Amino acid sequence: MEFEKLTELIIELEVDDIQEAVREALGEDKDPFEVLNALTKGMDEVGRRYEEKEYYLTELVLAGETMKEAFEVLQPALADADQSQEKTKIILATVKGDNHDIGKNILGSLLLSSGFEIHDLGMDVDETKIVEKVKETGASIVALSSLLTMTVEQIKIVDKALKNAGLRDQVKLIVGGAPLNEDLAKELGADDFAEDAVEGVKHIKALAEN
Ligand code: B12
Repeated sequence: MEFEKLTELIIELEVDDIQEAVREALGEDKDPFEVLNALTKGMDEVGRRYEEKEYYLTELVLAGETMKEAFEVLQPALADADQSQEKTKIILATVKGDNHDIGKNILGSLLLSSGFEIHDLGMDVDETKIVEKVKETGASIVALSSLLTMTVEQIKIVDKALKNAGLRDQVKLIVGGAPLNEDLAKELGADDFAEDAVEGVKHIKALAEN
């Protein structure tokens, strides 16, 4: 299974064939991170086609589904992590009003494979759920995704809710998503921002050490 073929299967929205293809690649001992890379490349091209109006919403939804199918097979291979040490707990969510979860899921998979304990609350998650989960798990990091300009303000709401619950000092808040940048993230009350999932893991490792 060539990497180019995996990229192509995402672009061509081959939701029924993707799992078999990922399985085949892993069976050939391909590095799961390279497989992820090939799939992400496909998503980038889907995004480009959407922006060029070659693809419409239907194709976008299908591309998301195809990526999810691929992840089901890929995740265990990525999650081959060191079980021996105490794991840093991370709460992961896409903010309220936002139904984009592909980037968040990629970050989650990479974090899992780096040995973190992930509590993924899904998408369209409000501040109450996040506060409750911090209380329940004692997590030390909250990682939020916002892909919509309209929903970045939710970060501020989560920051405030954590403060009101007296939990803000015990957690680091890191955010990501295309409409954000370092300055805006800080303005909204976050401690950190990362451009992509790979950078995100590096930043989160650093946050976990402090
Ligand atoms: C796929 C997609 C969808 C799918 C989502 C499927 C899913 N399950 O996620 C569907 C079809 C549902 C969708 C819907 C909509 N979408 Co849309 N969508 C996209 C698209 C094409 C790709 C997003 C994606 O998955 N990229 C691939 C992933 C891997 O990249 P990523 O999400 O950016 O994540 C990376 C980084 O940002 C970072 N990251 C992300 N989160 C986090 C979190 C942390 C903590 C860290 C450290 C890093 C990090 O790491 C990730 C990996 O490297 C983008 C365009 C684009 N090219 O980005 C538009 C886009 C995001 N959508 C857009 C819009 C407008 C919408 C709709 C409002 C459309 C509509 N009219 O209905 C709805 C909104 C629905 C809702 N309430 O959320 C706009 C947003 C504009 C804006 N700035 O507000 C975009 C930019 C398209 C455009 N150019 O107009 N969409």
